[in-house]
Amino acid sequence: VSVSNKNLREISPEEFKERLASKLDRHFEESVEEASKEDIFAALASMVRDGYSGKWRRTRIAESANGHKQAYYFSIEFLPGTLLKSNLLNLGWLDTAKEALADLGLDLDEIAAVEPDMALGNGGLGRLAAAFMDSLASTGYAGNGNGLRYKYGLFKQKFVNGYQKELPNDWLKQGDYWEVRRESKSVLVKFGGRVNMVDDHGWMTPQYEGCTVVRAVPYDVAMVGYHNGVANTLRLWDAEIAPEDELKYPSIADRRKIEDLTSILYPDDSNYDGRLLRLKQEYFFVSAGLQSIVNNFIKDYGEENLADFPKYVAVHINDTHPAMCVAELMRLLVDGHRMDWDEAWEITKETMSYTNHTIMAEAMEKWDVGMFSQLLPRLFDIVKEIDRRYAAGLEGKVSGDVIERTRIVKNGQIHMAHLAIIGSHSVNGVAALHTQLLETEVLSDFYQLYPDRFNNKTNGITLRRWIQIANPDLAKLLDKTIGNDWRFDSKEMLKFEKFYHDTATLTSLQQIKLANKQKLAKVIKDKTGVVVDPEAIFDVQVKRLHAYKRQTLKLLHVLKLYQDLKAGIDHPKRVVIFGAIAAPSYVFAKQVIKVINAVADLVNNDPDIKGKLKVVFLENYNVSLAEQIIPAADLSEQISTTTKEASGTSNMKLMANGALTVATMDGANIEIKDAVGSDNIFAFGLDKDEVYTYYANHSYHPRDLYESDPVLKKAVDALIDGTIPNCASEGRALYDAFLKDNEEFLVLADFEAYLKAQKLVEKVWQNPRQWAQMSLVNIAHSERFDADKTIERYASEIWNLDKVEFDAEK
Ligand code: 26W
Repeated sequence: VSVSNKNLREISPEEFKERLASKLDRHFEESVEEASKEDIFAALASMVRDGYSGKWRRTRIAESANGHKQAYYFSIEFLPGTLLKSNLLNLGWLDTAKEALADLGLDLDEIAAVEPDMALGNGGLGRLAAAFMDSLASTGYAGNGNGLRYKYGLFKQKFVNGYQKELPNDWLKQGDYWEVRRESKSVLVKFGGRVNMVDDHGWMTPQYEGCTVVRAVPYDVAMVGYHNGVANTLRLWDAEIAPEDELKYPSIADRRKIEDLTSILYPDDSNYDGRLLRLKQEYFFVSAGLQSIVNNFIKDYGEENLADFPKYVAVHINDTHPAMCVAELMRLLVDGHRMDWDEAWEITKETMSYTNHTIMAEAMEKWDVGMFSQLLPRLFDIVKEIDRRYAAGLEGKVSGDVIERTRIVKNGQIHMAHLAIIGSHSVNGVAALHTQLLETEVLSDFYQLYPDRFNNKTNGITLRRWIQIANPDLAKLLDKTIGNDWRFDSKEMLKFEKFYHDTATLTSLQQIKLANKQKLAKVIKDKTGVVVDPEAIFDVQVKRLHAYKRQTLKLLHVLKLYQDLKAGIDHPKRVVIFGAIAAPSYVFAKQVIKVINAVADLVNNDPDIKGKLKVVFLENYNVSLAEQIIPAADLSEQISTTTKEASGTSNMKLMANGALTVATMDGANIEIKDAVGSDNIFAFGLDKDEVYTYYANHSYHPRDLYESDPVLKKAVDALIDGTIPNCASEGRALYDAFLKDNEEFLVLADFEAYLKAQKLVEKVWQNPRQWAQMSLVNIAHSERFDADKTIERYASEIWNLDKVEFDAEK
């Protein structure tokens, strides 16, 4: 984009108020004074849509008319959270809106709270996809999302008697304000039936018989760029009855069977579970997305130019869930456009790229051949042919073992990661260590075969959301100290380091943090009834509940602090804050939740503790809640078993808000340490080689540690000795897990080092100036994790995109 508009106030408060009044009048026949929050929200959303509709149309036209290459990010999850404030910000209206509403006696935050979170994702992977959408638009690339429009997003977590209960999240009930149904862009997706190959004028062509046809209807959501006139598209597909099939499904129950395809988001994170409906979902958005991309291409460039497809189209496979893209594009080219197999294969590889998000073996997708071939008979033939040619191509060049280990179809299963790697020109991990482990451990065979395909793209976050929106006072302090250029180029944030010795700035930082903590204290009081002291250390661990993320290690630390306080050993005041959702079928994770809640009850109500320690487990952690917790955090807990966390992204959000990190040298924590220096992070724990040595030698014997370290033993024993009321069986489950020989997550092995790191935390906390200085360094260096920069690297090193040039105003 040629113009970077640095005007932070694109319209005046007066004009804003006028537009709002006229919207309310037109849509609801009411004045501002009469309007409910819901109505004002709807009017604001409608104003925002007016604000970007021209940009959206112009971007679409510019992208296709100017022959720009477009990237399509295929992801089974997108987790944008709410969009009102981010759209206001990106349009340059946020400050005006706040001011105008304040003039009317209204609070933007209260009105924005009406919007339901668009929670079409589980955690890191979905949130990253949403961040990338914002960054693609904001950096001015033609990049669009392709996913599923789930009727129910990630379930709502409730605690009942300390146990997690799941409630449906009917986010569309209130009406989605941002989507546009584009019926005319619908396509049909076929499932099941039989396929006969028949000779049609010399080309073997599939004839489908008895299959179920589902109509895919796209709902488009604008992804508005930051101050640049660009609006890209997130396209989410809904399943409906095909018009020609109306008579086939006369009953509501029959219709539901089709429509249910897009009803629910699978709530599993890092755990593969080969269910038929999930396979249907995966094929549905893959096929619908690719069909519409190929149709578009032919409309713009003509069928005769399909050989140039990769010059104009990049398709990104976000984890293996869309890996069928490889086979589906082959199907469209070979069956649909009679392209020669070898040519289609070269085109496919050049078009596709793939990101791996985890090394956890249980997350690796493999589909049973029986299920797959029944649901997708033609696609199965194509996968088999890709596999056959892959193996034949390596015959005699590498050992039979390598072929066997890397092939796609084996032992009655289809290995989706193998399909994605073999069919892509680029494979990336999401942090330096993660990529290194892919190359040397998890995917080492493939790395030997295709070293040039592998590359790293360390994750990033939307600093706009996490600083400008969630922490406006910090944003203002940055403006005051370094000017507001950082809002347009995050590199500028490095200049904040110059204020390291500036007492006024350090004091401001402390005041901002305190005010954010006071706000969160109120939220905590309202949600849980627990009263916390804003002067205490706010110690935060927010992320999915998973054994490898080791909320359990934090729990042991809490128990140790509790025991110390009971014994009269003093510690600085601390509030330990958890936010974590467990997969509904993940028994251990749910036991951890129950124990943490029981410990919270115990600690928070024990008069001996005198409020020196509080434990708060906030229900239903999601993007909106994160926006309230993260700006108030002093300490960021990033304590996964080294090698297990691919990257992490809450680590980045927390540092950007000035929290100090206590971290194992895992995932992106390593890069945080590189950025801030070892004096500005609390690093501890086993390194990757020590972890792998334990695994290789089966030499981790936690019982020895437990028997030899009385402090550790005492904390662990609290789980079973009746200290914690109302969780005997769950306490026992954790106890047994910790002590199991060769326990995979090495919790007790890191306990002592963790306590030491926490001792240092306490020591630094006693020196508020030093704490503020470290905080300042962390804020300054969070620019390294700006998703805009990450996207620049994807665009130039993987997708080969150039920026869309157009006159934003015409
Ligand atoms: C098949 C079930 C399933 C579902 C989700 C398997 C795997 C997943 C994801 C890969 C899990 C995930 O979200 N991974 C996280 O991705 C983030 C973004 O790259 C990283 O920051 C996290 O470290 C990684 O755990």
